[in-house]
Amino acid sequence: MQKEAIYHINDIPYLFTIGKHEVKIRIRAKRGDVCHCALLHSDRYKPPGAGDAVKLDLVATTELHDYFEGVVYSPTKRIRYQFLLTGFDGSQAWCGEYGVSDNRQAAGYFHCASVLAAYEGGPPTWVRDAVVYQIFPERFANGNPAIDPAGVRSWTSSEDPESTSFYGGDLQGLFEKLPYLHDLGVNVLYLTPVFESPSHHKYDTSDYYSIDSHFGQLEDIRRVVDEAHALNMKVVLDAVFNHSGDRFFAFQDVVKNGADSKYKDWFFIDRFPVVQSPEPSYESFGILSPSMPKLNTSNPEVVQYMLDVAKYWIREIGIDGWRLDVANEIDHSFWRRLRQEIKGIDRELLLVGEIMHQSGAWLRGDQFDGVMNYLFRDAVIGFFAEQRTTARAFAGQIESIRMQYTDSANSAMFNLIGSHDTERFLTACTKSVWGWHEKQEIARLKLAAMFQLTYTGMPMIYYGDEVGMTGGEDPVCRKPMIWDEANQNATIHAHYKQLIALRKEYPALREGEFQMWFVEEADNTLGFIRYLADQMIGIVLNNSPNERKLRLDAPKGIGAQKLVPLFGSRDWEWSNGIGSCTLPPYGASIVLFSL
Ligand code: ARE
Repeated sequence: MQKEAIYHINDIPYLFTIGKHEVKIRIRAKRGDVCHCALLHSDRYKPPGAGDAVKLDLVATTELHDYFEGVVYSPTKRIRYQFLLTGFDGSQAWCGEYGVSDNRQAAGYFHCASVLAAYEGGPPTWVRDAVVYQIFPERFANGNPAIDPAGVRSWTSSEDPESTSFYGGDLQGLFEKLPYLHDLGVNVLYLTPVFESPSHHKYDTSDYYSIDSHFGQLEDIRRVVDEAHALNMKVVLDAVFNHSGDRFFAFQDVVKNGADSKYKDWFFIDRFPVVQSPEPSYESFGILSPSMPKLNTSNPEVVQYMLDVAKYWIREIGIDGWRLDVANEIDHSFWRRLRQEIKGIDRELLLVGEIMHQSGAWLRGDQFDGVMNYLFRDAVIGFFAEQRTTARAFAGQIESIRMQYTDSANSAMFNLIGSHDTERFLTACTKSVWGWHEKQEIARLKLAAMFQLTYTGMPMIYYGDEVGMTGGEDPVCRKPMIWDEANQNATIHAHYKQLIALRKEYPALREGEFQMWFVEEADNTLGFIRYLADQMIGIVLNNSPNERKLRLDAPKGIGAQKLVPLFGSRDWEWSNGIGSCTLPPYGASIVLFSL
């Protein structure tokens, strides 16, 4: 057994509470090294050696590691514990706070002193049922041409959008399309910013308290939220607290009054007077965005102002949560305050951070419920769209992402395959190692969507992906939504609709545990299961351009006698826990096991 690979700390994500008395404990070992893993635990005031043993299950395998997990019930809410690992080579090792050792005393014990304290941070209960749809309001639907900005382009123009283009999308348009979204089956709408701002994307806020006049007025957003609620849909808005727009009153005051402005400490001004060119004399978002002066979120006045904004829209129109822009460039204390205030209003309000990278530091239950899961997207793009990762590597990436976080955080991720900041999935397919074949790309999008819609967390659909829209990176990924049915891809739409319905019908797909079933490197096929105590669903997929015949054993520990195909390929033979099925190129199948 390779002792160097064994790792555990008494902290997230290796230890976290999942109930008032339950703690989930995780340990990592070298892949394929450990055949049995036991956790010995007791109340930490009992003498060492007393207590119970729990067998930990192998729950995830990454490229290099295996992860074992188990749940400890602690009536006293304080635990002393130690691991005993047995290797396939027959060796044994103890693991505790002094390290990994052949000797039990030398390994020591881990302590978990307070189970309840960490439990307060759970996400809203509704995340497990959520299917999110991202709307970029300027490009979704134009319902009121009277409020269009000057010089809008034709909605159906064949030109690619530029960063200065406008098309006239607005809230009335969105309101009129709510039946379309309801029919598709999505139940959470995430809108990129809607507040007053001069740009098409509105990430440079001029006024945090008003709706952009080209989108509508307070009454329009209220109508959208009310009608969405009537249709059982939640609405999440986008808050930009990292920076304001340069027309924001406080920044304008600094421009006008320089060092005498009472708002000068709301920003990071390098020198006065404030100028934007040749180089801005203040910090701003990114590298070339002088119209986005960075806000000083350590300044108590700024903190109070933005907290008031966040609460205002919840109270005024009843939104269901916030997506928080550039979340990793704002200090943690700001987010902790925000969480306390927002969850103080209602624990069912959702907070999702926009962080494109590892996000564990924000997902400890004290800041965000989840993040926009770009690591998920990276893995999905590499495997399904670009076809440059193998099934084994993909499975490893997906497992590694999940093992970085707690169960709560995993359940509250926006799992996306594209957004307003990335090229669209279908366009990413054109970079595939197989070259360009339109039919294959559509098949790959369908396969990726199937994975996304059967995985843990909240699937998030970027508007238009469901009708086959294409587009390269920002700003081309922001073309106006295709509404002419003749130009929509009906089979993709039907595919999304059917999968969303399936997810709604089978609780195991929404809240079941996830476990890999098999990974066939040579064939580029893989399977996984989603299961609850009384329901188990198997998903098998073929991410290759060739037909594949699979021969399968029932998932580990399951003596499934029968299975019922629910979706995709129905070509199954199954008896006594052994089966076979044929998957067409880029084909898949979802089955229900009778337990
Ligand atoms: C505009 C133009 C772009 C141009 C850019 C150059 O449209 O074509 O490339 O300017 O400065 C908003 C608008 C953008 C606009 C931008 C600046 O939507 O259209 O771009 O403002 O004016 C990082 C951040 C992440 C951020 C992305 C864009 O970490 O938070 O960059 N995402 C949010 C929003 C954006 C929004 C802003 C922030 C600003 O979702 O829509 O942009 O409010 C790697 C890095 C990431 C990096 C990513 C993209 O993955 O690791 O950290 O994300 O690249 O650059």
